[in-house]
Amino acid sequence: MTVQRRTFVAAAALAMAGITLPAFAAKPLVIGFSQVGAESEWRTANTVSIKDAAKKAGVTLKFADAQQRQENQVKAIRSFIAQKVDVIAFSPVVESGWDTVLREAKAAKIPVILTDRDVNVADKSLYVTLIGSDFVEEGRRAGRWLVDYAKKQPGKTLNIVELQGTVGSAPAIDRKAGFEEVIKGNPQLKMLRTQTAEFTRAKGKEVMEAFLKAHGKNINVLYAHNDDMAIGAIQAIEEAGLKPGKDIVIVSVDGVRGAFEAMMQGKLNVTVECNPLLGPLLMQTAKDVVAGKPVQKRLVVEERVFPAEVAAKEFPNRKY
Ligand code: GZL
Repeated sequence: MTVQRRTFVAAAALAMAGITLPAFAAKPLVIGFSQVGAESEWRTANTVSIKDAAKKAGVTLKFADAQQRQENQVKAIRSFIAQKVDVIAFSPVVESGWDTVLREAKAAKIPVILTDRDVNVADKSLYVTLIGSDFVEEGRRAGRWLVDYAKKQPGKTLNIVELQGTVGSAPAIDRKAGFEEVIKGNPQLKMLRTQTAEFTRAKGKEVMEAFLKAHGKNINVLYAHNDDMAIGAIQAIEEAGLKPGKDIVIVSVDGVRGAFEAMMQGKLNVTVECNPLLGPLLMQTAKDVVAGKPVQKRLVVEERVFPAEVAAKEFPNRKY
């Protein structure tokens, strides 16, 4: 008699005696997750949120760090397909180049959930939903803060330098677009230089050093697509003998701990929140997908803007 048969017979006997076994625990959900990398405080907080949420949800998480390389994400997704995971989730490092591997996931009947960043695919059925922020709105919010700031110095031209995120990534493309949409045509705001610094502190410092060498005191504003690049740039500004947050006003995105610390030191003027705590929503959405429940194509998380004036009061409430 097989083990299953023996177990069933035993359970039946116990049930007839009025003793019931606990319901057989359903097999835990298995999610394969491909993460962009560990390039910023935001990314670290995002990874912690996903791992913690998997543990709390009883989900078996297969986690792969792509070190910001798309080929590593494609490899990881193929490995998850081979392992026949229940759900594949990933934060795409760039928007393009996913059609083939997502078609392979579809052929293997494994649902795909996007977190954080979007993909640019012709066939939108290749993924179930995107859970994350509206990056265009984040760029608009950064632009609106700067427009209001400029209004307080009527007639003054403000020369802007921009540190873009990873080339081809949804946050870099959209934060640039949203910011430009708001400042376009404003006679006070001039974009002097814009260049990628790949969302990292090191590159943020390096590119800002180059901007300062070329334009020095002519720079009035820095718009950084994330706090890590802003924090790197702050070091470069100080090493150039200028005061970050005063000689050069700094507008950034993410709302990580380092940004609040810089604002409390008077070195950063505002950070636009980009919520990395996507873990719980990812786990719930994965369970809904597997249960065949309808899921919206786009799940946007709530976010706020934190100017330096509120940093000290808000800091104790921050969760990342
Ligand atoms: C935004 C996320 C970006 C963060 C950066 O959702 O993709 O990537 O803004 C991170 O800090 O590197």
